[in-house]
Amino acid sequence: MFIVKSSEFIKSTSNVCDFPNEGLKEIAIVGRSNVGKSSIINSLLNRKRIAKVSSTPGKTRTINFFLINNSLYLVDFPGYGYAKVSKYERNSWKSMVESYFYNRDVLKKVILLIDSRHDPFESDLIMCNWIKDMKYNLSIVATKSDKLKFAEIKKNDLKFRKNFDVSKILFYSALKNENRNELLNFIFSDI
Ligand SMILES: Nc1nc2c(ncn2[C@@H]2O[C@H](COP(=O)(O)OP(=O)(O)OP(=O)(O)O)[C@@H](O)[C@H]2O)c(=O)[nH]1
Ligand SMILES: [Mg+2]
Repeated sequence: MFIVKSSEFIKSTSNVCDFPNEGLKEIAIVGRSNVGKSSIINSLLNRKRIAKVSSTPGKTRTINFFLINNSLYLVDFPGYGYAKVSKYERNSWKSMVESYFYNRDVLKKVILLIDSRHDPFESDLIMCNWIKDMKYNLSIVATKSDKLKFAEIKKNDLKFRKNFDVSKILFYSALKNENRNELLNFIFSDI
């Protein structure tokens, strides 16, 4: 079982020259604006506010590196798919994200977060395929599962596995923190 012994915010940057270069393994967390990326990091690390959370989409604007157990980085990304951003901001998001994902040898897994309540967005499917095309290891977590009834979870689980063509989707609520150990294993095993 994976145990989080220590966690530390290291840096926030949008510049490829500033990305950590000590060769430690990385796990990236990506997904639409407001899907709950920063919240799930707080839940995983059992810290209330290590990553900044907001009900306004577009809170995270840079790439944020969190060091876990002094041995690997969790990487929090700004979200995509928020309608109210300018073309300039959209392009700068794209070049920042591409600069990270290009040939990132230390990147061992990408966690794509999707909203457990909604049909997949086109942007989620594009992101999913992009990650697969780059041959990165992909895991999908469906967020905010506290908003769904058990029967709805079962129904969406089937649908999502088909849509994203993956064998497992983990449903999680950062609000409730239940099955956190399962989430930890899902994210940190086999890296
Ligand atoms: N009910 C519920 N709300 C959640 C959960 N996770 C996150 N939220 C809420 O969703 C909103 C967005 O959460 P964030 O963690 O900031 O989302 P994000 O994906 O980091 O957003 P950006 O940084 O803007 O891309 C906040 O109001 C959170 O409180 C959850 O598991 N359940
Ligand atoms: Mg965020």
